[in-house]
Amino acid sequence: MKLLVTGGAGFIGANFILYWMKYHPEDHVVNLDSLTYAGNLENLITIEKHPHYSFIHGNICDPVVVEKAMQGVNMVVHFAAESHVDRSIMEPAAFIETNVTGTQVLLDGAVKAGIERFHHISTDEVFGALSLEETKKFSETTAYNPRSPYAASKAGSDHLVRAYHTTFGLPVTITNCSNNFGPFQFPEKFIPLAITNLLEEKKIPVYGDGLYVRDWLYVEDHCRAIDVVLQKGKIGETYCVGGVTEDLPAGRQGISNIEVVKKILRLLGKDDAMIEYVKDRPGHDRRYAVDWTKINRELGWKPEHNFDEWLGKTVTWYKENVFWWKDVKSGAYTSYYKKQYGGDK
Ligand code: NAD
Ligand code: TDX
Repeated sequence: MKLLVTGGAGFIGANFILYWMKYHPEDHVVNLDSLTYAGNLENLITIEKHPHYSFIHGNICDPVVVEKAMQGVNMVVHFAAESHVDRSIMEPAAFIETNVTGTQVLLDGAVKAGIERFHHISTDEVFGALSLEETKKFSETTAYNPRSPYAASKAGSDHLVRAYHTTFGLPVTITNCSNNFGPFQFPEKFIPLAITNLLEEKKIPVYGDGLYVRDWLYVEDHCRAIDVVLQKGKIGETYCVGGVTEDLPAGRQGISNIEVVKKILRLLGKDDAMIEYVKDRPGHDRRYAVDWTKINRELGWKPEHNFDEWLGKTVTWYKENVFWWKDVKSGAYTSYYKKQYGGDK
């Protein structure tokens, strides 16, 4: 079996390649990545010389590159995207280019190449926002209601994937997953930003009142969900993948950002003085929660990594891999940080 993974040098893509090569050593993996600011081949250093792994430095928006990359490929697992909501508010154009046009170019390539399975990685953000008062969760039947340029571009890509299934008979599956955390996550995202800021004795910027809720999932659980969908998922189907919120006591609507921050502060022996409330994100979605009953019932998947324990292990990973994030946080990151948070924090 030969897999084409797009965006394999990013956070989830790299974790997925490492996972796949560990659990499916007989398969061949081709990684197509244009190495944007978020792509980092350091993430794959342990397998870069593996005879079953190869890397193509190229853009998914380029049909020539895509046609070449698909040669001899059985399955495509499509992660490549612009993925950060705040950047999509600053500069939306790249999100439409990669997430919408890039996906369409890949779909065309997949139809031409007769790909046996096109698996599209999407997000719970396409469903919009839940309130803190309601107990509702997102599921496969929730209507789309994207509220940021990022979410809208991902919604567009999901629609294209389904349209190519209906119109051209492309064998597709989709997963809509909640917020991931774990090793190799770019420190623009909330958890690695909080951890690495504290390790640099900098404050954690918390948007608005800090009472926003996310449904956190350890990245390896996401990789395993994709694995079960590739093995047993039904063609044309969508599966929602979510995390630990089902462990919460009755009446609790999830773990708020401020609670996440307090856990990280405790893990690193810091106090609340390291919290800094900053200007809120425009259009900030109040709460996400994912109902993963379908993938559990039909394919037997459930999250296996408890939030507190694996948040602790994630903190340890960032403590032990300072070279990785110091490198990442230099250069262009500094100007992004200034633009997003102001000053020279
Ligand atoms: P990331 O930003 O860490 O990595 C994205 C990767 O895609 C990078 O390696 C980048 O170089 C590559 N890329 C970007 N544009 C490209 C292009 N035009 N051509 C080729 N490669 C390109 O993202 P991530 O957090 O790993 O997310 C991966 C996927 O999972 C995305 O599709 C995202 O929407 C989805 N997702 C992410 C989360 C999350 O919590 N991070 C949750 C649900 C879904
Ligand atoms: O500095 C910050 N302060 C803060 O309070 C940052 C960067 C974030 N936040 C808040 C905003 C969110 O409520 O933390 C929460 C998580 O923020 P992000 O890490 O930016 O994630 P989110 O916006 O929820 O989107 C993520 O989950 C779904 C990923 O970035 C997406 O790629 C994925 O699809």
